[in-house]
Amino acid sequence: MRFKMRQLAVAFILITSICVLSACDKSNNKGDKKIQVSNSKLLEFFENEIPDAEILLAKEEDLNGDGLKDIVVIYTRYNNNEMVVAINNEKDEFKLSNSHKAPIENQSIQFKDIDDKDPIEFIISGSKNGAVGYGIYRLENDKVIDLFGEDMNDCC
Ligand SMILES: [Ca+2]
Ligand SMILES: [Ca+2]
Repeated sequence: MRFKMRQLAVAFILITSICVLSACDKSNNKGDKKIQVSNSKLLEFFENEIPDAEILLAKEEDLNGDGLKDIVVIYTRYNNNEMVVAINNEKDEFKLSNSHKAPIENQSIQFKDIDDKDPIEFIISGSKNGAVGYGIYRLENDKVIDLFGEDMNDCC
């Protein structure tokens, strides 16, 4: 009886740790996923507007403060990397912003309200041949405004 209990306890610990490990794996995969978007219609709109684009990274956030998630997309097309915002309007209309150059490797998109004022800003960073650069942008009147950047020319 005692022996059985111990076996059960061991089995329980094993199962629990396997569950914890696999949950860990899942969250890691999610973090690495290149398309982190819930509005698939808006993403489809982007794909229809720029059909030759291969998406490198896409992340969503409300970038113009209307409560609807917009999508920052970094993509490659004709050997150039570019970044654009797919905008979801109040009337559920979709629109693309102007595009900017984007880093060649190790792209990342972060959202941060840098001036404590709506809307939230976003930071694009990445590298080319080990040269790292980043830029801070804000969406204003459906346009992506370049607020600040460092060494973006080295990494784009
Ligand atoms: Ca929005
Ligand atoms: Ca802001």
